[in-house]
Amino acid sequence: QTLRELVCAMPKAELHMHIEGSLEPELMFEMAERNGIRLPYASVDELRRAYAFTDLQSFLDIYYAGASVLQTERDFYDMTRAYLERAHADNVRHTEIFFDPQTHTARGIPMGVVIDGIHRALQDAQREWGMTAALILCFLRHLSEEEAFATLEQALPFRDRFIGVGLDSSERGHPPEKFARVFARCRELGLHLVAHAGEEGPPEYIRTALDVLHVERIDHGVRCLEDAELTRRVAKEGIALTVCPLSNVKLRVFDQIHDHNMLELLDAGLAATVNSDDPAYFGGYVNDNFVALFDSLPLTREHAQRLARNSFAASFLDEATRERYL
Ligand code: ES4
Ligand code: ZN
Repeated sequence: QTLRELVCAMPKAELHMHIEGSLEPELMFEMAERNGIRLPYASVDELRRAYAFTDLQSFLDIYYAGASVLQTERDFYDMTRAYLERAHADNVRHTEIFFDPQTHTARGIPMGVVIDGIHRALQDAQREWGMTAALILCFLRHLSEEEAFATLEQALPFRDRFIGVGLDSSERGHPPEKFARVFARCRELGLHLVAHAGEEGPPEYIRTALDVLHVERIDHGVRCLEDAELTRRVAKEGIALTVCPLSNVKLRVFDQIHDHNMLELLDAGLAATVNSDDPAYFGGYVNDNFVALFDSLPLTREHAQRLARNSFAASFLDEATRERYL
């Protein structure tokens, strides 16, 4: 068995993917057609050619525009079903999925339509394949704290359908502290807490996500290594980093996959994991991310096993189930 075969075949958990970022151009055009929405691109090919990003914001502009085709419960179901089929084929046994309700409620789509459509697909995957899946509601950090509170209120009738909250969208200029009070409220509600930090933003945002928001994992976190003291602390506390290698290259966090710091993260004792982020936009699903890394960096079988183990250890599965995967 080659190393490539091993990383593809090993059971894994995915902990960092945005469901809206799994919408492939073909399905996007199909939904645009059936919902009578005009996309500002003439064809699937033209849309794919627009996926030449220079930074996080240049991606987000296209990602939010693409999400406009999502209108009905069926649309959210079909998008989620397509992702789960890809994840199942990649031997993902458990996935924790981000969704961005504000992208939809701002367009007049009811919260219940979004959550019910996604949730029904998760139930089907559990029933058909025994795959487990959970939802994490993300607040858009470029919007206000007040809007985050309003979103939380709208989601509370569906409290049993999501396990936690996260923080995503434009990082620079929107530090974690901006959402201190809304995360404090979510903590009181018993929700799990995560946040994107240290992707484009400075290591300081990782520190404040931990100290002010009290998050349990850091999404991305690759800039952690710029601060030696922070690196020692994150390693010592066993805080996982949900790293997304192809995303990092597409958004120019690293120039090429050969420059990715995954080996350094692991060698520093950090609980890094491999994830796809926005697979329809960044060139692949979780196994594509593993293959790109293992083809480009001097990573070993031991690293592969550690990455798979980290993915389950850092998951929000109940303790008994988690232990069975370790
Ligand atoms: C995202 Cl890569 C990334 N970073 C921040 N927010 C996001 N939303 C979707 N993908
Ligand atoms: Zn992300």
